[in-house]
Amino acid sequence: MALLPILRFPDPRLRTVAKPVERVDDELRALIDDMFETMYHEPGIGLAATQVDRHLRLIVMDVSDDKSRQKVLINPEIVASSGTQVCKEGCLSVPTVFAEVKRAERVTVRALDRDGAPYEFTAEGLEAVCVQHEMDHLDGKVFVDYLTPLKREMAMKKLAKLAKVEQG
Ligand code: GNR
Ligand code: NI
Repeated sequence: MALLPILRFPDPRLRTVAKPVERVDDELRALIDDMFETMYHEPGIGLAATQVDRHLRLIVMDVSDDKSRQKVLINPEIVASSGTQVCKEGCLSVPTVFAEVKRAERVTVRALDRDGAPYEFTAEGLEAVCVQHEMDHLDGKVFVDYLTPLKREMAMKKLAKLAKVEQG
């Protein structure tokens, strides 16, 4: 197990469109375990492979407080969606920035699990937000893309300042 470094916006590698997973094997499961460890360590409720510079269609998620809702999504597809909700979002690749984003209230997702078996589930509320946020990462999108130019500019400045402070 290992903690993986997370790419920071505006790193151009976050714009990579991830490729479908072709084989669900032990090597992929090792990456999945490292992604869960990294996600819980941060802590976060979801992590897309894109964020750890692995450009595969792979997501780990857990919106619970007690590790009880772990989900592995390999080659996920949204097969149905309904309603709308607005949620204040954050992102491990965009630390300290939080902003409201409008998304579907409910999504039905088809994916493969960590054994490569297909399954389907319907998520709503925060879990639905998380699925949509993570699937955006796989397509090279980041939640700040939905902000107005002024708000995005403010986010960029905040991140530049943070990077400077971290550098010392
Ligand atoms: O940990 C996270 N919290 C969160 C809160 C509201 C909406 C979306 C998220 S996802 C984020 C982790 C992350 O960056 N995943 O890509
Ligand atoms: Ni994110």
